Amino acid sequence: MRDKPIYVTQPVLPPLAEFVPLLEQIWDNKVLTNNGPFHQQLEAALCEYLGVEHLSLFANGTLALMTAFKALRITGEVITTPYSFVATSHSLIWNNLKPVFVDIDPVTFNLDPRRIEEAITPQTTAILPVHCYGLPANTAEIQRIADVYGLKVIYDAAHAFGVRQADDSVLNAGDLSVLSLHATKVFNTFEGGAIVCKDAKTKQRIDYLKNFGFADEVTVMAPGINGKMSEINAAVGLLQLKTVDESLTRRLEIASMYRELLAGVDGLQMLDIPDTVQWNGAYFPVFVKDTFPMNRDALYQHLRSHGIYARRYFYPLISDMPMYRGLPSASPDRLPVAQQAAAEVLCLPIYPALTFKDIEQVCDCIVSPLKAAQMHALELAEHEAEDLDAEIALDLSPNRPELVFHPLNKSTSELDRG
Ligand code: T4K
Repeated sequence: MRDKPIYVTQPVLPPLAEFVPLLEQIWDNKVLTNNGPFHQQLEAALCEYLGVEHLSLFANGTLALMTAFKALRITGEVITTPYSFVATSHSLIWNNLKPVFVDIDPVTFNLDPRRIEEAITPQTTAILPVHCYGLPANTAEIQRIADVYGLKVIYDAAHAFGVRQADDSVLNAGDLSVLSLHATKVFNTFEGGAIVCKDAKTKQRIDYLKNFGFADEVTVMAPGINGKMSEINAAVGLLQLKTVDESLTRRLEIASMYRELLAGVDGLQMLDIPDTVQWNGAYFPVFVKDTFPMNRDALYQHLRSHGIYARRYFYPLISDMPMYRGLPSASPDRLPVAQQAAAEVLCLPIYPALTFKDIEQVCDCIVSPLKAAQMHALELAEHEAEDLDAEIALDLSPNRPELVFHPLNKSTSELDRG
């Protein structure tokens, strides 16, 4: 057992000395929230950094998701993935929308476009895919289907900060993309979220909605909510932007180390990142297959007993949770790929401060059951060989007994002949 536990993640923090002057500015100007100067600066800086046109900051990703559906006036049914964090579907329920679960692709672990069309009904108005682990969903195919059926596409891009495909931000796909800037994410403002949109009019509507619906001092244009990010969080974000490239590079280095150290381990599947994708290393899931000597839950416990707190993102499936499992689309036999992924997944620790020694320890711990199984197999084989030698010796002895032990795969008569 390690003296210091290794968690699945650990937030990046800016130097405290750099934060204090920003706090002093807040204390001086007394603007704590409601689109203050740091908030405005962070929105502009994030648009530039991420390569997107418009972005509205939020207090967290869940409020941003909830507001996204209101902004596009989504009604009825929304097609989504069961293989995600609960906030994805909860944000629909809070809008009185019905989630319709569709199975995932076995390679990307994202909504399988081949399953979308059969789930569309006259009540369907939108698709809510997730870029799970920062790996892009099949945005081209999802858009093609959305265009044919006149559906909106809102991406839950909580894991996709900084992800690019074919040299464009993945956040530019669909109608809206929603980020989480939570402590556990690749870029954090302690708590935080954002909606990315493509035009100024939509941003304006989103900004009204996150401020109770106020368009001006006396005009409320919709039943909005309080989703605003505070100045303290925005100030943290401005400082985090200075080191985000470094963090992303380090995450990718860690992912490569895992790949190297776990390469060739029988029974562990890792993410397949296409060459066209600039990934962010948000999570490092491994999928524990039948050929691994222990199942996923046993490996999870084994790591815990050594102070390594890997997490089962995403188990249980959202569709198996009590508030969703009554839905016809939640039936496990309709979601076999998601069911299997949820049963096999284990997200290994990945965060910039993780050291090479930590990574080695995690990998040694994973490989140890495999080594133990191999040792056991070797010992068995050696015992069998010893038994066989002993048996042959007995067979050849002048006082040959009537009953001798024989290996299972050879009959008595065969041995007698041999
Ligand atoms: N959509 C998707 C696809 C999401 O994954 C999420 C959030 C959302 C939407 C909603 O976005 P937000 O409203 O959260 O902005 C965590 C996060 O709370 C959650 O944000 C995240 N997804 C989800 C995947 O993971 P838990 O319950 O696993 O977090 P917790 O507190 O167990 O933290 C995990 C580990 O991180 C801890 O063992 C230690 C470390 N940690 C955590 C926190 C909060 C720290 O070292 N410091 C910290 O402050 O949900």
